[in-house]
Amino acid sequence: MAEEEIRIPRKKRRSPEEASVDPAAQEMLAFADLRGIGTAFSRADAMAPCNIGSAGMCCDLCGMGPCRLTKDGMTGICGATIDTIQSRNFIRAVAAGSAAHSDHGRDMAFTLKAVANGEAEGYTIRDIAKLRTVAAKYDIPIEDRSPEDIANDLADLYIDQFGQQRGTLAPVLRAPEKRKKIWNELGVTPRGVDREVVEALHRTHMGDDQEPAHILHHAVRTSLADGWGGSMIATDISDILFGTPAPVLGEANLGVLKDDMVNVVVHGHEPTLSQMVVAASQDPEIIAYAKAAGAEGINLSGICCTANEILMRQGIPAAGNFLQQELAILTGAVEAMVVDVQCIMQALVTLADEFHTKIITTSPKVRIKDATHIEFDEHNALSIAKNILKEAIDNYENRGEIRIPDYKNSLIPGFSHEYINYMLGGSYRASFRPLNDAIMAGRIRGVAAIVGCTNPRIQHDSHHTTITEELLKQDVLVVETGCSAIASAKMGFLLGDAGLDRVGPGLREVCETVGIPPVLHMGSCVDNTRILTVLTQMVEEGGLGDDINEVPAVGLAPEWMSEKALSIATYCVASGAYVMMGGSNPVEGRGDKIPDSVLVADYFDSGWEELYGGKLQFLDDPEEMIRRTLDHIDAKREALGLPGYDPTQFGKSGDARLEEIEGLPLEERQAALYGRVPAS
Ligand code: MSK
Repeated sequence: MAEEEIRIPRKKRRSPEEASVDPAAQEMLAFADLRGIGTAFSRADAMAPCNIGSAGMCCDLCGMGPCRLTKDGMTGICGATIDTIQSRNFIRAVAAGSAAHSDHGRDMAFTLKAVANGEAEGYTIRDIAKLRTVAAKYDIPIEDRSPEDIANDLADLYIDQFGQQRGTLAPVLRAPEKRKKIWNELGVTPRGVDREVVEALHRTHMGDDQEPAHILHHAVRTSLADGWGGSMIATDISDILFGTPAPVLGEANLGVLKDDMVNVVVHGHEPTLSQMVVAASQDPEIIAYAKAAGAEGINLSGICCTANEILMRQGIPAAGNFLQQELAILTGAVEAMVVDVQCIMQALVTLADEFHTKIITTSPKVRIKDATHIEFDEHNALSIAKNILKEAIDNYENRGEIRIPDYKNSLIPGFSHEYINYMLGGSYRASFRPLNDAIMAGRIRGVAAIVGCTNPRIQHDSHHTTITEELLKQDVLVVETGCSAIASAKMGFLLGDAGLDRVGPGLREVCETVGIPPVLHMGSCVDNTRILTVLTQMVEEGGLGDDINEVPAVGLAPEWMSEKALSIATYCVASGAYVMMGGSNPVEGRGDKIPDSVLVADYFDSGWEELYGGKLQFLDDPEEMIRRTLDHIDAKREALGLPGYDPTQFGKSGDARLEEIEGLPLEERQAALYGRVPAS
């Protein structure tokens, strides 16, 4: 290929306003520009993505290549076609994503085992009810047994899921009956987490599986081992050990950092360390140590999904989402950024060099050159957490000039599926019936799960917030996780009544009646399994079909960037969902002149829809994602025989009705409310 054909185009440098819609981020980016400091945003501007690799047209699986398939009909040196190459690249990404989530789940299972045996300093079983509920699903005896004994059996069962060689992963039994039948008939029911990931890597070694549909068939199985395996295990155990989330007041954005306190930011994914850092930060000895250093105390906050884990359980504020990890350091106010696994940029260490921030790695699996490493071990967790905080406090005296953007918003996170069940039906008849009824009546048009990352190739937070804002106007109930939830929190959509003036009339009535925000924060990225559980419970409640693919619902990851996102997307599609991903399209390159070739993008769409009732599309334009979301929801409503969406029917009850009659004399008001004047 001629040199000019592969030249990587350079993009122009974006202004802070073009790079992010978040004013706090804009302020920090302007400061970075002024000081000439690089961030992921400026690096993305300076280096356009490789247009061959990003479209899935490059194979680097062996030493004969990398092979770049840039013209119709080209193959790799071994003869691999573009659809084979794209399928292999895709399944490898799914395997990595599934491995990341599931290894997190495995570590949680080992922690549960240690807690059950009294070997984990500082941890207890916080949610015994959830422990009993989960154990009972697997026929683990629960009557007349101590929580520790039940936890020990559950930990053993969960640990076994990773190395299991045959049979079916235990959590799969929680899927709708019809769905399990589809998976069994198609042969994609996951057997063991490690087995599916290893097989994905084996199949993609040079000279193995070369039929695209066959490769993608195993991508589905590998992803299901994540969604209905490793991730579900992680969520269950986090709830058992740290408490099932329930609504709590929190705050989000860089304005949560404090100028007179030692700021410690926890970043990554696993709640085992962050929960212990929360406990240690409240220890009188540590508070006294901070005061002796001249600070008012310790101010803990989070970035990415570690933020979500401690936000939805303890109300610890979120300093921001993925693209704000560097921006937090730019404030000059962070004494320590404590990281564990996933979504941690190597650039943090170089950036921290310009300020006084200490980057502290803690996972035995993750080290970054020149970072401070204090290894975490759940057996001595509290002592280690205290040592980490002391490192941060000792660093307070090195703080220089600070600039904390004065932007933050309040939010109410913590909508686990258990809490949604409870809030809709109360303690005595917890139920999804009111939600199903509201959808069936058209008061709620449908449900959208907006999840996933932020990506510096897209204006930060813009797709998340544009789509959320418009779907709410269209009476679509939105549930969110991960960095998307933090984006909406910063916009004020996660705060009780605060966002209701921007919500359609039917959805507003439901939010006012139940007392919920229009966007429900359901947790971190492993907690996308909570969304699977909600969809399953909606199906089991009745009235919205017999399987997840019949529910008027859509999944969106508008600013995706991680391999975990591809695994999540795939298990959601295999579970019956229509999923749209915004931004980069890893199967954009087409081999449409190759005889008998499968077009991978088409296979994700119509091929998977035929098999699973769900489909995957990569789209650039948020307006198009909104249009397709509404079309899909309306089509599913029609297929269920539900009334077409008609917002004019709603909005005249609840608070709107009260406001309308507010100025009327008492008797007229009573007549309007009760249809008569009550006897005095
Ligand atoms: S942290 S995977 S950027 S959601 Fe879960 Fe955010 Fe995506 Fe990481």
